[in-house]
Amino acid sequence: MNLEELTDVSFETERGLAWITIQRPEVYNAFRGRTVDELIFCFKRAWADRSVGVIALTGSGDKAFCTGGDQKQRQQTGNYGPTESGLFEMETLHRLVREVPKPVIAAVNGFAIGGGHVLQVLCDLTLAADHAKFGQTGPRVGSFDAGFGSAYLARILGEKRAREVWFLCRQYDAATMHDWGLVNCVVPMAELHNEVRKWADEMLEKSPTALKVLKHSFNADSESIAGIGGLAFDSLDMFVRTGEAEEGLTAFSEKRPPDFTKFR
Ligand code: S0N
Repeated sequence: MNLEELTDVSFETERGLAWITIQRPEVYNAFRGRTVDELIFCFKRAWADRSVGVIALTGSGDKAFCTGGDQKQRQQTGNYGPTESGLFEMETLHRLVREVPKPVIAAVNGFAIGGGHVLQVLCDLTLAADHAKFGQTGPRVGSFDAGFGSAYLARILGEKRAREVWFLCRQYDAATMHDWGLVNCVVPMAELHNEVRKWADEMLEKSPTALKVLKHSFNADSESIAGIGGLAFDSLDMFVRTGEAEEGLTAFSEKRPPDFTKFR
């Protein structure tokens, strides 16, 4: 893969800040397998580029940051489509966002839902536009993230709120998530880009080695979740092939509420 081959993601660098942008506005920046491959490529590229000190992850347009797995693709082919390795490398992407030794800012420009919400949870900092919406949908559409997406979320929000987010699948506005400690700063959409630039510039003045070691030190305390995450991805792989998960997916594509009564 090289930069010219990117179709789902764009990569730009400007004065020490790398912008990684999901470019799938027609599906509210949902990811398919190829998107995940390209995100991995871009994060590695930002890691290797010595001119880059801070990375920003965002979605194109003003509707969505990322709405998780592409449910239309999943409905059509039963998976997230072709990838370079043949694997759907979401777990690799999660590891990379944590391991890249540079601060990662989520610039949440709209809906951050499902697997897209998990991505912003994993970023070191989250700056949000004031119209952004946050939430998980897995128990409604037939998926879950029982690794960092739930256990690490609970470290940030506290157990009761994290359970509420996953068990009820509600959407929360940026002001609420700022109050709850998941979002560092909320600004009008028109100011989001400049606000990210400001936060990046402040970090770019600091010692990169100190930031790198601090990031890994912060990570160390929650690193055991990676092992649980591995088990969770294994069980998700089995769960998505069940009739129960199928009901969630079909209900989404038919734009109706799911009926899980027979799976209780
Ligand atoms: C974001 C929502 C709330 C926006 O609602 P709103 O404003 O009413 O707009 P819509 O009309 O619904 O959406 C506009 C158009 O965008 C399409 N769209 C939106 N989200 C997706 C999506 N995720 N996939 C495909 N298309 C999407 C809409 O269909 C619509 O297009 P048209 O007009 O053509 O119909 C609302 O859209 C919403 O709730 N979206 C779905 C969010 C969701 O449930 N995401 C999936 C959550 N699950 C995951 O992310 C699982 C990830 C993953 O699971 C995984 C990870 C590792 C290993 C395996 C898996 C696995 O699943 O197998």
